Amino acid sequence: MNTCVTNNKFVNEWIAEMAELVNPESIVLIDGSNEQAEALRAEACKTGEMIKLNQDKLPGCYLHRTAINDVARVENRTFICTSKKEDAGNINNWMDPKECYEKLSKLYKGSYSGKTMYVIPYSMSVVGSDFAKYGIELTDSIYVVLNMLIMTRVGLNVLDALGDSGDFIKGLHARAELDEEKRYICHFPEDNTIWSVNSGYGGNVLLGKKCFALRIASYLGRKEGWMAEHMLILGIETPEGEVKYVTAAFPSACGKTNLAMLIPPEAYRNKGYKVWCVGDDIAWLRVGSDGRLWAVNPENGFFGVAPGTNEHSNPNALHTSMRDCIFTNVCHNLDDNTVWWEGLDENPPVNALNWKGEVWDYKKYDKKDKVNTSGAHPNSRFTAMAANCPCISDKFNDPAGVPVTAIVFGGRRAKTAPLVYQSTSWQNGTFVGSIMASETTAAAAGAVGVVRRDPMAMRPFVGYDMGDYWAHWLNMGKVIKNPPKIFHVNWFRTDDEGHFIWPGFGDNMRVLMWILARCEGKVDAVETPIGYVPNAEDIDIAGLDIDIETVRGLLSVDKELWLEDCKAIREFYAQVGERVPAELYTELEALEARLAK
Ligand code: GTP
Ligand code: SPV
Ligand code: MN
Repeated sequence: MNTCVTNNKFVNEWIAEMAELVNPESIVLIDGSNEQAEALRAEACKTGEMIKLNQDKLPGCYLHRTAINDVARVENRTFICTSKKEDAGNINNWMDPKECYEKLSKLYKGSYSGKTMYVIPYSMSVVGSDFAKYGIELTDSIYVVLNMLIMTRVGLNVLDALGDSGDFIKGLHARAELDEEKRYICHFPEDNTIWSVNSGYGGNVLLGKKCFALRIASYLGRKEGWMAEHMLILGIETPEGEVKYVTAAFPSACGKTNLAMLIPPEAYRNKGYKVWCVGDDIAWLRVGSDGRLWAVNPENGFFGVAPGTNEHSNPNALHTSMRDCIFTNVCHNLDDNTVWWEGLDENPPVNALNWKGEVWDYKKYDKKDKVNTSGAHPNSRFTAMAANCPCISDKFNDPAGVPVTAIVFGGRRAKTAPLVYQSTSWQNGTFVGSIMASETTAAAAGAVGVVRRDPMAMRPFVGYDMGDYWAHWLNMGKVIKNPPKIFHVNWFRTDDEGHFIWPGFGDNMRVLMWILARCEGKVDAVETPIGYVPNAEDIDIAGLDIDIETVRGLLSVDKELWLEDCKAIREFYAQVGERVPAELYTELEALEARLAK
C-alpha cells in the first residue's frame, strides 16, 4: 500500500508506522474539497452511518447516532501520559507512556482491517497565522472526517503551511469495537501525540478539540508563554460602534454557546447594542505587543448542546444549525424527516425515533430518567459551521484575534455563588478561577447534578499538573501590562422549589453591562468578603418579571455557606497537592479571615 500520501517525510513515516499497526485496506487523504466531502456523505448514508435529513427544511443536514454506550466524554478513561507521573499531577489520570503505547497498540492492532484510513490534515486557528498549530488525525470514521471538516480548517493548504516540518500533532483514532471497557483517550504531550480508541463520540474522537486545543495546547502554552482555555469569546458593540471583548469559562454544558451568541434584550437592541460571537468553547490567549491579552478561537465551528436550544433561548444557534449541520443523538421526526430535541418547542413529534433509534413515545417522558425516556439524549449535539452563524464576528478569521477587556468565570451553583462579583486583582481573580465549582452535567459520563470543583472550567482539560497550571496563570498576570478584569457569574441560583431565579440567556446581557461598566470605572460596587458585588440598583431589570428584592437575593453572599465552601476548597487544594502556589493559599486565608469577621 502506498503510504506516501503527502510530500512531508515526517508525516509519511508516521502514517506508514500507524498503517502497519491498524492495517487499513486503503488510505485516503482528505483534501478539504466539497466533492470529496459530498462523496463521503453519500457513502455514509449508504452504510447507515448517517441519515440525510429533509433537504428543503434542513439543507445540507444529516443525523448520526453513536453507540448507546458512547454518548459523552469519558473522564475516567482519559489519561495524560508524561514520563514523570508528577508532571500530569493528581487531578489527571496518568499512565506511563511506554506502558500506554503498548497497551493501546494491542487494541489498535488490525482494527482498520477491511476499512479505509482517512488522513485529515487540519489547522487550529487561521492557516499560516501566528497562532496556528497543525495536526493530522488518522481515523476510520467518516463521521469524524465530516465533523472535523466543520470544526477545524482542513485541507491541502495545511500541508503546504507545514512544509517539511515535523511540528504537528499526531492523532490516531480507531472505533475498534466501541467497547467501553477498552476505551482510552490518551495524550502524550512530550511526543505531540494523541491516541483515542473504542469511541465514536465528539470530544473523545474529534481530536482537534479537547485533546489538542485544550490538553496538548495547555501544555504547549505553559512552555511557550500563552494560554489555552475552555472559554467562549464575544464582542459587545456599543451604540457608538465600539466593540469590547469578553471571554468566559463555564464548565461543559453550563452556558458558553448560549452566552457567546446572545441576543440583547429589546431595550438594548433599540439603543443600538449588538453582540458578536468569536467563539463558543475554546480560546487561545496571548499577550500582545500593546501589553493587552489577545484571544483567538482556534476552532472553525460549533459542537453545541442541542437540548434547550430554541427560538427564545438561542435563536442564533438554532439558525446556525439549520444548514450544513450534523446532528448527533437527537430525536428523528419521521413525518417530515427532521430533528427534534427536548426544549426545542412544545410539540414533540408523534411519529419519531429516539436518540437510540427506537420508536419513541413522548408521553412516557420522565424528567427523572431523561437518558431512557427522552427523544434526544441530554448530551445530543449539533455540529455547525461558524460561517453560518448570523452573529459571527467580523474578527472571527482575524489572525491577530481580539483584545480582552474582561474574563468571566462561572458555574452551576444552586446556592453560594451570587449572580455576579468582581475579583480584586489578577492574583485574586486567579484564586476565584481556582475555586470554581459546578454541578456536573451530561457532557461527561457519570452522575449529573453533583457539585464538584472545576477550576477555570478546565478540570478535565489541563494537560499537566493543576498546581502548575495555576502558577502559569499567576505568571501570565505578571507579563500582561494591561490585564483584563476578572469576574465570576452564576445564572443558576434556584428558589426553594428548584426553579432558576435569574431569567438567563439574552438577559445575561444585563450582567455583562455591569461588568463592562466596572471595567470602565463607571459604576460603584459593594465590597464583600468575596469581592465586589453590584449594588442591586445597578443591575438593569427594566422590562423583567423580577423585582429589586429578588436581585438583592441573587447578589447576597451567605457567609455560612462560603465558610463551608472554604473547607471544600482546602480539601481540593490538598488533593491538587504540593504544587498549589503559595499565593493561592494566601488568598484563601484572607478570604477565610474576611468571612469570619
Ligand atoms: P459545552 O459545549 O459542553 O462546553 O457547553 P456550553 O458551556 O457551551 O453550554 P451551552 O451554552 O450549550 O448550555 C448548556 C445548557 O445550559 C443548555 O441546555 C442551555 O439551555 C442551558 N443554559 C445556557 N445558558 C443558560 C442560562 O443563562 N440560564 C439557564 N437557566 N440555562 C442556561
Ligand atoms: C464539552 O464537553 O465541554 C464539550 C463537548 O464542549 S466535547 O467536545 O464532547 O468535549
Ligand atoms: Mn466544552
